[in-house]
Amino acid sequence: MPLARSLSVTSLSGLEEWDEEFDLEDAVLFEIAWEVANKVGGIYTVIQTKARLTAEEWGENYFLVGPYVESNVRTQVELIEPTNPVLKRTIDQMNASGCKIYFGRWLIEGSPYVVLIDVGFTAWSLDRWKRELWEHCGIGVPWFDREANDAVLFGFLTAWLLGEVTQSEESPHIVAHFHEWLAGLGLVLCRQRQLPIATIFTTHATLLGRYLCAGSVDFYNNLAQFNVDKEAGDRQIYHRYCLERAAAHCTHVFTTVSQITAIEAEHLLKRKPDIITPNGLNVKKFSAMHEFQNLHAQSKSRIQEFVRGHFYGHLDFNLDKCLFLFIAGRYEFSNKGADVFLEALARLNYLLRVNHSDVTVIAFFIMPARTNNFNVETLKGQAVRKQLWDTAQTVKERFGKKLYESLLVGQLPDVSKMLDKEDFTIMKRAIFATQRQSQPPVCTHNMLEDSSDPILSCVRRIGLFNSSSDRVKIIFHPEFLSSTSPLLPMDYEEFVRGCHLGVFPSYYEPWGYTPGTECTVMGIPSISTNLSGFGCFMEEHIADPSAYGIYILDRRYKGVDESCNQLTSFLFQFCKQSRRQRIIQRNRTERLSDLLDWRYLGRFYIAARHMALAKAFPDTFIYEPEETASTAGFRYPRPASVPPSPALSRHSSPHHSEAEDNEEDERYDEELEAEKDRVNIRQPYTMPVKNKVDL
Ligand code: G6P
Ligand code: 1S3
Repeated sequence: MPLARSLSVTSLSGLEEWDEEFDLEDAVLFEIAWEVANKVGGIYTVIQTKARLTAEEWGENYFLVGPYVESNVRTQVELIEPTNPVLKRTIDQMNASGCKIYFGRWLIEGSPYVVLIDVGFTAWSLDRWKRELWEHCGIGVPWFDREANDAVLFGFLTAWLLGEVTQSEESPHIVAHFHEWLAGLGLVLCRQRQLPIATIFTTHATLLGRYLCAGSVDFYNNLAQFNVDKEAGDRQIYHRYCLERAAAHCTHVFTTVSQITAIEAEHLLKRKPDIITPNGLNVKKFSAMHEFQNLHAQSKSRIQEFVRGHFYGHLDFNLDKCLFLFIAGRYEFSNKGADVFLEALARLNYLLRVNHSDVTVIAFFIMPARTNNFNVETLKGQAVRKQLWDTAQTVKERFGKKLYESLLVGQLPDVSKMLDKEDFTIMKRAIFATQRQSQPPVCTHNMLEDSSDPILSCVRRIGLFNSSSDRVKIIFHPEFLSSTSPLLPMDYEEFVRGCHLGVFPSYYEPWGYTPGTECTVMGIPSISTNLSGFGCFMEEHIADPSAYGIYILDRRYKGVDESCNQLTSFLFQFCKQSRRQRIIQRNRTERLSDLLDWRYLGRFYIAARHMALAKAFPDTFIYEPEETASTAGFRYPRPASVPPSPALSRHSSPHHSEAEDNEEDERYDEELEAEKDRVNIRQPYTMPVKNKVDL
């Protein structure tokens, strides 16, 4: 294997100095997942964002293995000849034996190498491999489960590939990291064939957990009691469950993304994870501190434009006092907490009305469902807005021309004559076009299952139909956002930046990229729960999360009604903040981004790899278990400018006295000062690996 590469971990800015230097000579890392260069869900984001850091560490010895999907490859991958002689030989041999394996560079940050396997091309081996799986592992996969069939093909092909690599004369120390059950069979086969490979298996959500939570089961209170085989069988996922459980038990090192999923895995997969590997992102740092605030203002004005069109004829609220809330993600109505959010919005609507608040809340639901394109009413809204804009431009031009002519002859214009009859006609016609009989639509698309759709059914029950008297309006956009959309032409990142608050009251959320990570790194406050990996992680690491704009809803020790009340109270308090308070809060939220950066969280993946190497090659590597990597101990203190006692706490009402405003200005300045002295999360940290020989 080529290119020995040594990495000084101290060279990664952002990490506290580690005293050891790891020489990665003769060690090769394969990371295997169905979502390599193939976006299905959250795992894609994990792998895609982590690639830069891992590539920095492993250099030429890092290979991602995923499925070959032509449309993805066309847009994301540059196919090249394998750079590594062993891998080239392996791929050539496999291709000569009836497989189709491609090699390339994934065009993302870090440009990692990818080995892409066309599973369909080897489908002729499916029956044979299924029989082998049954004979050696006792797992039977039914013919009708296409996803599981793909998992079988992918598993046998990856095990074949890794097996060939281990046959090379100077076989390196191989670490193979498998993600989720779809890739897990490769791991099981590597172990069954006793290949000299250090293995890691990461589960991002357990199959059974997701299925059980989506039903009407009291999941967390019964975790220890489930008859797992029966539950999996009842849901017709027994074979998938067996593949997942086999991978979790066969692996040298088992990891998952959060503490809460670790408990779930212990009960449902019957193995306690060895290390928690939380999800991070690549945090973009701006040179000017307020850059992200400016971006918020820019993106917000684009959302405001959309709202102007959507609510044409009913724009009887002050857009400047309008707060944009959103929930986004996989459309799992109760798992992702859309049910609780809607209920809390209904209660918030009542509170804002009885308190005569001048704030209007617009709640966006961005969750993809089956649709038949945008609906006419929604498209018309944007057309009407555009027409009003064009009319204003026409009249402005006519006005400007008259003004110019008047100035040319040295006269000040007679303002009363600046607009003539024709101008008024044009304007009246435009205003007439804004009349509408119906309320602004709740849903932007024609839903295929309109009458049974859970969000729409709930909206009908709680009666939030965007009427003028409602202080809370709802917009359900059942499609992921895209900058090429004719309706709301913004990509997801821009949209998040422009909103005021992300609301994610999930019941089942192993980590939760959208809630936490994505909002936080953009400086947007969010609400998550103590049942989500992200929520628990933040609770553990921040002394006063809500001061930083991280609201954590209690869904663990409270009933649904109580949780709804708590959420309503969070939302109502948020609505009472002044603009200045929101700006300060966003600054604080953004400060937490270091904690969610891969440059900090990547260390857990490093620890997992070291542990696996030590378990697989005990004569060469030592891992000291008592030093297991942990984020325990680190805590962000309360922000300097938060009063120490609630008695001193500032008024949260938007109406401030001059004295209060001055006080607040001083605090704001303090806040900026404190900003200069950002909390240093890079406290001393010792890598829990002692190498007998350099890695
Ligand atoms: C950012 C911008 C300010 C703007 C503010 C609006 O901080 O830099 O210019 O006034 O956002 O904040 P809001 O919470 O009302 O959207
Ligand atoms: C899973 O994706 P999901 O949205 O189905 O994996 C993600 C990445 O680890 C995780 O953030 C999320 O909570 C899980 O649920």
